[in-house]
Amino acid sequence: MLTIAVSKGRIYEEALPLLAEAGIVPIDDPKTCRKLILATTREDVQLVIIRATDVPTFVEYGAADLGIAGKDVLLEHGAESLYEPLDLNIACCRLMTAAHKGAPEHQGRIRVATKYVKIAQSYFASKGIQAEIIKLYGSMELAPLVGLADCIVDLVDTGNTLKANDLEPRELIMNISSRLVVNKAAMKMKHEAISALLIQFEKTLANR
Ligand code: PRT
Ligand code: MG
Repeated sequence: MLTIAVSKGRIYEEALPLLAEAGIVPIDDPKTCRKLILATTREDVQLVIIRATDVPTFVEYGAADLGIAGKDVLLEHGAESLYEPLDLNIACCRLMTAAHKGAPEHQGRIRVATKYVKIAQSYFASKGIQAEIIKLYGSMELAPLVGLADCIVDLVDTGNTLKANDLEPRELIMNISSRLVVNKAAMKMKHEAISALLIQFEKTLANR
């Protein structure tokens, strides 16, 4: 049995066509079904539906053989213990700094609100900017509006969320896409099944 960890939101939606090309179609729809383990049309493959930020943990511990996770989540988690053989090029977005529209570039030490503490720390350090990082779990956009932070580090896709909150994108930290990750032991123990899947995914991606 191969277990693939996927999060329920946009990654799941964008991974479905890719999985389908490999003959993997979930029997139940996680939007309407509360099951956390989804059987698929392939008897030897099941999906586990978890929080995006938990995907690297499940794969690291071998609770899932494979997983699909955003590069943002992998970097923040520190995924040295995982193989990352494929860029699936789905759920693409940009990790950016953003600030109140028209606010001047901050001089000296700045306060940054984000859920990406590690990434933000190393980004500002690399630019030689002293930053106090404030960890938030959501609604980062609020922080500059209420004086909690000078800027935020968050994911941007259309830019609508920033715009709706009177913020503007400032600097691109990196482009983000979702990656296939593989547990290292599983890569050895289930080599045949996993490499067959990798080849199938590669084929699908090459045809896109
Ligand atoms: O449970 P949790 O909320 O932690 O995860 P989730 O349910 O959101 O997981 P899921 O499956 O949706 O995957 C999240 C992953 O999708 C992230 O780790 C990214 O790799 C990727 N992704 C791609 C995004 C976005 N685009 C995105 N736009 N994740 C979040 N957003 C949010 C962003 O944080 C901001 O609030 O959308 C808003 C900005 O969107 P725009 O279009 O208004 O700019
Ligand atoms: Mg979400």
